[in-house]
Amino acid sequence: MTETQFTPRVFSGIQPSGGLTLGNYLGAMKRFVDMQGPEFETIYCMVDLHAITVWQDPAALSHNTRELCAGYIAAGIDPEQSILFNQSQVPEHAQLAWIFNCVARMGWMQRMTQWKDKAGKNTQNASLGLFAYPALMAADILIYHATHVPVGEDQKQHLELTRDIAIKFNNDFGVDFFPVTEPVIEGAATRVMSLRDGSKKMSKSDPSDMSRINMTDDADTIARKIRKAKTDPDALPSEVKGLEERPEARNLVNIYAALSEQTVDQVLTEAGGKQFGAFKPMLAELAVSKLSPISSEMARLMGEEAEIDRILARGAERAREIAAPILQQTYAIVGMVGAGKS
Ligand code: AQP
Repeated sequence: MTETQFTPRVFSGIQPSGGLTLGNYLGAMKRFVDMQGPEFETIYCMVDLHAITVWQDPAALSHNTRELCAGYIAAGIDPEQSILFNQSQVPEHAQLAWIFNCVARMGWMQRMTQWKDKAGKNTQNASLGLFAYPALMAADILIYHATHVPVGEDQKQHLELTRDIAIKFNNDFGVDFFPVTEPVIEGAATRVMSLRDGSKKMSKSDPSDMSRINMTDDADTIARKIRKAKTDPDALPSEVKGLEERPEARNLVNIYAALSEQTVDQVLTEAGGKQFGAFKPMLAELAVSKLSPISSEMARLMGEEAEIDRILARGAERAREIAAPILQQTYAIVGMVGAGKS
């Protein structure tokens, strides 16, 4: 464990690998907004270098990066208060990732479930970048000496690896330089599931559009997707225990709880005993009322591309002010001649 006192600093990112989903919003973005405030410095990123670990059409990548920036702002991230930028424009991320590629072990990477899921059976054909993804993620976090990282449940293993990399670097070089970061995985919606299959995560790259709610979906589409969401024939229980073994029911209740900022218990007190025929319209109405203002603001901001690019450029400048000295200190610790002068 580290003895050094680090500035309380939050870092997190989202890949511009498709449109934003309700999973990204509830599991990540909404919580990024909640962490903005006097307690922390907040740094939020569009991780475009991560996105290209699987093929991205160049025009779509640019569009998705700007749309994600619009999403952050529409959801409530203030680009003056928080630092908002795209990863490729702060080269220190990739530079520190190289050092971490030399600290992390092959065996650590091979154990990552995301690697196994995304590479599938054909690992020989997966990109080297996909294999090294967690080392870049560790660099994203540690290049700012971030102390807190809000993420969804699926990123827990990568955050444990970030801690392992920080500890190994500190031990290898006999320093107390990188913080051992705290994952922040809290709330009812840290794992929003597919609307078609309660055992699968809601994901922007799922081939079925009906499996997810996109942040750009209009009110009718949101209502239709919720109406068609897979459920079971039973009424909702009055207690959380009654959701065990009912993944689809649990998912819809979790979504309702996160959107309405209630606990699951509170939702079941109100909705226990209702059939899905009655609960789904309640959920649809709530989802539309919370998401529509965000999607219209995103659409408005997407009409101001130059302003988005200005915000991203300014964010990258501010991010580099923190990242550049940390990279130089890292190089100096490692023994690179010329380091430590920036
Ligand atoms: N379904 C989800 N429930 C809760 N949190 C989620 N997150 C993603 N999906 C869910 C959280 O969103 C943040 C950014 O994720 P990402 O876009 O960088 O990567 P991902 O986790 O791989 O998301 P996707 O949608 O599944 O993307 P693709 O399909 O491109 O792989 C993270 O904090 C994540 O936990």
